Amino acid sequence: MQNSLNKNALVFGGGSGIGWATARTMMDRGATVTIADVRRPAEHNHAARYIDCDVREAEQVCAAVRYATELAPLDWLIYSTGIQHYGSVVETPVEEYDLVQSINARGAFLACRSAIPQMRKGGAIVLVSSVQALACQEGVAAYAASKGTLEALTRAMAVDHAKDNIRVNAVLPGTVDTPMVRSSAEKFGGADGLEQKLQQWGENHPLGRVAHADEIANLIAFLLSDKASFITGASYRADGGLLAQLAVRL
Ligand code: BMA
Repeated sequence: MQNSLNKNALVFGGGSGIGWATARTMMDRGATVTIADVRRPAEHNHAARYIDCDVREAEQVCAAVRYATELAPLDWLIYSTGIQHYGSVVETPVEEYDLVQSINARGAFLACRSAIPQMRKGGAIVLVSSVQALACQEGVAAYAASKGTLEALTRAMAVDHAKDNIRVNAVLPGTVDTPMVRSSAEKFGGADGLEQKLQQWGENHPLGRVAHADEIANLIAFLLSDKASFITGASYRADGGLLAQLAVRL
């Protein structure tokens, strides 16, 4: 990875999970990082700038971009804001579908819409999608649809903004140890069975475990860096082999 000194990064959803791991990774590499989220990171001992931002609100998203670009144009934009609700299409209330879409996908549209005009040529964007954009569990209709939207948006923006020398890529994580996945594990395993559920989900991945958020952050850091200078419009899986394996075992 190139020296990130003087790089200006904005991380939507940087308060926890993959977003926080990415913010930390960028700071470790010398970048100036602004986190836009509804909650500050739990860790206090860090240098990130922070702004409250509900990604459902266009004005708050614009304010976050203004805050991040007070000092310099933006080099890197990461969209890692996400929630997960469960249910088939029939089971999902319309309001819940809209909520998942607006936080997981429409917010990415708003963030990119505000940020791209403020980005330096040579800048890069990474959207955090999911393997569920390509293959999914039962009962994740709204979530899977929102992640599929991110995939298509990635390609559309990559094509439109190649002329600005802005690269846009998506990452598709498998199961990652984050607060979002932990709350799903609690939902399905109960408070006592949470760790066991995480372990069981991990065993479904050929690598035999769930990912650490840092492992996804490392991929994001690579895609943002000049080492990935010919990569745009691409989707990279970091899923411990999950989608490489057929469910029909010998
Ligand atoms: C993620 C989340 C997790 C899930 C993983 C693999 O995006 O949906 O809850 O375990 O995909 O399917």
